[in-house]
Amino acid sequence: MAPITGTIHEVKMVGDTKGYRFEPANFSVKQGDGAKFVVVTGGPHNVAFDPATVPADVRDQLNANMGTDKMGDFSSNMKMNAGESITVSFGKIKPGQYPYHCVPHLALGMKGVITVQ
Ligand SMILES: [Cu+2]
Repeated sequence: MAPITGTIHEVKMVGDTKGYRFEPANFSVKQGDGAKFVVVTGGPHNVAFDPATVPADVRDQLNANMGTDKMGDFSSNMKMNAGESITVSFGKIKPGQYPYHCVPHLALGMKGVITVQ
């Protein structure tokens, strides 16, 4: 796992009467920043990157950067309770756009795009 050397961006994972979503869903980070995804309501949630959109030369690093919460390729384990979180490092991740989603709620539109600058 490449360490987080910059800012940690907090993202809420929410499910309520308005739907399921990441807040913010679309945001930018600098290489070396991190993102901390925190359950607010509506779990279980997780964080997964679409293998089809992850560049071949980023795959190993992105998998490593999901740390101990990684469960499958580019996919974290599930978080159920408010306050539980998943932190992903963008250390050594090359600039580009990285679409991500919550596996249980993808069909309900719980997805976004992280831009690494
Ligand atoms: Cu979800």
